[in-house]
Amino acid sequence: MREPTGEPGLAIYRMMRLIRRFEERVAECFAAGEIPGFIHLCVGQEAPPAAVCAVLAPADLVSATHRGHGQCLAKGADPRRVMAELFGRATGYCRGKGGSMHLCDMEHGVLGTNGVVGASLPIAVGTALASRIRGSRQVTAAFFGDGAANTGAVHEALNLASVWDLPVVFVCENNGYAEFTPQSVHTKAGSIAERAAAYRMRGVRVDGNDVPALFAAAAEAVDQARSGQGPTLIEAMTYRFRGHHEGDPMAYRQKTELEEWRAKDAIPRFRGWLLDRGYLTEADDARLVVAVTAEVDEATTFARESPWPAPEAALEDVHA
Ligand SMILES: Cc1ncc(C[n+]2csc(CCOP(=O)(O)OP(=O)(O)O)c2C)c(N)n1
Ligand SMILES: [Mg+2]
Repeated sequence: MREPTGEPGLAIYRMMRLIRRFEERVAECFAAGEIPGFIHLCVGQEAPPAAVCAVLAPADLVSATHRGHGQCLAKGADPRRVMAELFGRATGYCRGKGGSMHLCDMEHGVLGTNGVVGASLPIAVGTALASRIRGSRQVTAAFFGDGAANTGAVHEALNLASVWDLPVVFVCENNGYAEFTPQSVHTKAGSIAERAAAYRMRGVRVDGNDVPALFAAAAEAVDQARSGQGPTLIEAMTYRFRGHHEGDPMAYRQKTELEEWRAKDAIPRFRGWLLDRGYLTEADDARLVVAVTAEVDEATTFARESPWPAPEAALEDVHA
């Protein structure tokens, strides 16, 4: 079993801190009217993208979701250009035309966040097939939610990936809700990982707030995919601390539920794991928090000071 020790562990921890700070800043800027459109934040769900992307190679690909800022950052996207995209500025990854749910960064293998629930999986199957045909050793990771697991396209994708042993890792971030509907109401099949067996695929359910467990599961799945032994479905049990979208009053859940999950927050848990093993000191941690905040400050300033897209650019990048 591989462990997130030393440098890789610190990098994952730093990434989780960066994602948390980034998302908190996005919430502030959205509330201040600086960010247009719909925003879905991943506060509380930092561990799956940070741990999974840590075992991917730079040339590997990620197919992201509507809650995908963390998935993009973890794969290596520049926080300044992600923030600029959210602000709708010309310096954003999609020149300000995509926003939160249509954000791609091909340089770092981010195929795109996606407003179509469940669509991240068929895209990943397509890129995995392309990687196979090209003879590359590239792996694609597809993130999706528990709600997405009930859409038809997800099952088509799982089936095809299995039957062709494609180099994909399916990562379900099971946060217990699809919008405002708890999982117990949207399916009778509690375990999403169990569904993998129907496709003769390996399915594993892990504590999605436990970084070492996620890291080990992801490392095994990526090795398996890269060596031609086909896909794995990882179900990471996690929780979002904020609403489905910014502005959601969260009337559908109990305060006690939120408090229970806050006690299981992956960031302090992994911090404790690193401190106990001597990979992190309190002083390093304090410096890391300051550095991450400075990085998010810089990204925010970059976004704010960037130009708006020129009106005449509106019809560029339009493909028939
Ligand atoms: C095909 C499709 N159906 C419905 C929606 C509306 N919708 C947006 S997010 C969402 C819930 C998704 O839940 P889940 O997959 O668990 O992801 P989470 O929001 O919990 O991260 C729904 C139904 C959509 N965007 N696309
Ligand atoms: Mg969900």
